[in-house]
Amino acid sequence: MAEYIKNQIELMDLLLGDDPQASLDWAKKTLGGDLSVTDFFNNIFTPAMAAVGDKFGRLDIFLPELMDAADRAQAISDQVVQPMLLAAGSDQEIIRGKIVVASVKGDLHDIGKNMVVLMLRVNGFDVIDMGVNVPPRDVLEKAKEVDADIIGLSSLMTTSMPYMKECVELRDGFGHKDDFKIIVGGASITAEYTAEIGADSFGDDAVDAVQKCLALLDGPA
Ligand code: B1M
Repeated sequence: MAEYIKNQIELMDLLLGDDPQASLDWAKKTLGGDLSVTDFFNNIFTPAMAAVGDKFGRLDIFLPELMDAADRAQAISDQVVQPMLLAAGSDQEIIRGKIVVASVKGDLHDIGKNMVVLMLRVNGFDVIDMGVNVPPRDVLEKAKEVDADIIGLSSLMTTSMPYMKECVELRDGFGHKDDFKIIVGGASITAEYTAEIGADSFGDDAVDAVQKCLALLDGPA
């Protein structure tokens, strides 16, 4: 635990430091050891990003620094984490289920959503990634068009969370409650909120999202 905290602080400092390359080099070096890539992502990378967000929320840093940190984080995700996950992923060719994934309307955050998409893919899901800022109606239309099993929604902001509720309401209102299960996730989402809006499942992180999607395919226990 102490080692995680030390690494989180080191990474946060590098994401906000003067050298734009240093965080990427550090991530490569840190992942070269015994640490698994999911361990790194869940216990170092994501908390370091949350700490950057907290600094932004406290006005210790401002938007340009947040954007720089996001670019550096994206580089770590694209150039280090994702290739390692792909290399470690299973080669199975069985498609376990079809899932439409989007960051909801108003929300441009996609680093975590992209990680969820990748983890679902390496675990045998056919994923249709609709990107960011996707209105509820478009999500529903896509789910109908591709005959999805599951809809996955990501939101990181209190202002975009209500569009998850709207998506559930649209699904139910148009009589598709039994056709598409809805899983929600993102830094602002909780299991309580999931129940409150009538979504079917909540994914705490990308690994958990895969487990929850498998459970949704299996139906109620
Ligand atoms: Co923004 N931002 N941001 N931001 N940003 C947050 C979310 C914020 C909490 C920071 C803060 O103030 N403390 C805050 C929201 C406050 C709130 O609503 N409560 C905030 C704000 C305010 C904003 C802007 C409004 C800032 C401004 O312009 N003034 C603006 C909004 C833009 C918009 O969306 N319309 C903005 C912009 C940006 C950047 C563009 C600079 C950048 C995003 C770049 C990008 O994504 N391409 C950015 C970033 C990087 C952050 C923080 C610092 C980090 C997000 C991140 O990438 N985390 C964030 C602080 C925080 O998260 N606490 C913050 C790492 C990532 C791996 O974790 O996304 O949580 P996460 O994903 C995890 C899990 O949540 C889960 O699995 C993932 C992998 O383990 N998960 C799912 C996610 N989706 C899932 C879906 C599932 C299941 C699990 O099922 C389908």
